[in-house]
Amino acid sequence: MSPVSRGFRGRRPSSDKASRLPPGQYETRDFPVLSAGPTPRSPLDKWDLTLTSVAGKTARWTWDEFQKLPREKITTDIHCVTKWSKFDTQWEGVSIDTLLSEASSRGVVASPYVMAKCDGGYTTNVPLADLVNGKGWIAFIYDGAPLHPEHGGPARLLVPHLYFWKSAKWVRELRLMDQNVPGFWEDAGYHIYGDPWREQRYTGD
Ligand SMILES: Nc1nc2c(c(=O)[nH]1)N[C@H]1C(S)=C(S)[C@@H](COP(=O)(O)O)O[C@H]1N2
Ligand SMILES: [Mo]
Repeated sequence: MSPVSRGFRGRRPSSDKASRLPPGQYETRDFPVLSAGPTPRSPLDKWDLTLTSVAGKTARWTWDEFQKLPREKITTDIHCVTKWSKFDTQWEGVSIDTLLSEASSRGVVASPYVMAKCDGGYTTNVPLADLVNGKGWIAFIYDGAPLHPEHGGPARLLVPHLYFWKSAKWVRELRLMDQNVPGFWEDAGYHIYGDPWREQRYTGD
C-alpha cells in the first residue's frame, strides 16, 4: 500500500467550483498583476471620469463627485486569458447603469459600443449591452480597501463576464461609438468580444 494516502494529495475542486471554471482555465488564489506598461499614478485631485457620446457631448465626474454616486458591492469570479481564474473576488463600484442615467440627463446619448480609455494609453472595446443591466462597474474598492494602483487604482472598469483584459485598469474615459473599433489587445490579435465560456481568446476562436 502506498505510504501516502489519497487524502493527503489535496482535494480536487468541488463540483461547484469546477462548474464555475470556464474551459481551459485553472483556479488561482493569489491575484496576479498583468499590465502592458508601467503603473500610472494620477493624484485624486487631478482624477476625473468622462463619458463621451458620438456627438462629443460629455458627462464628467471629479473624484469627489464620483464618490457621491450610489455604489454597489460585487462578488464575482474573474477569468484572465492567460488561463487563471479567481473565484469570489469582492469589489465596490459605481455601475455603468448609474453613470449612463446621470449622463443621459446631461445630453449624452447612448451608442452600441464603448471604448474604455486609460491613463497610460491602454484601451479596450466592449459592447454597451455588456456594460449595462448590472454587468459592468467602475470599481474602486477591492477586498474592502482602496483598489491598489497595480490592480488599477484609483478606479478600473470591471466587466467580469468577459476575459479580464476587458476590465481596463486606470480607466478615465468611456467613449461611446457607433462601430466596434478594436482596442489595444484586440488590435494585437485578441478576440474582439472575449467570452471565457466560449473560449474566445484570439481572433478566429
Ligand atoms: N490599463 C490597463 N488595463 C488593463 C491591462 C493593462 O495592461 N492596462 N491589462 C489587462 C489584462 S490583460 C488583465 S488580465 C487584467 C489584469 O488585472 P490585474 O493586474 O488586476 O490582475 O487587467 C486588464 N486591464
Ligand atoms: Mo490578461
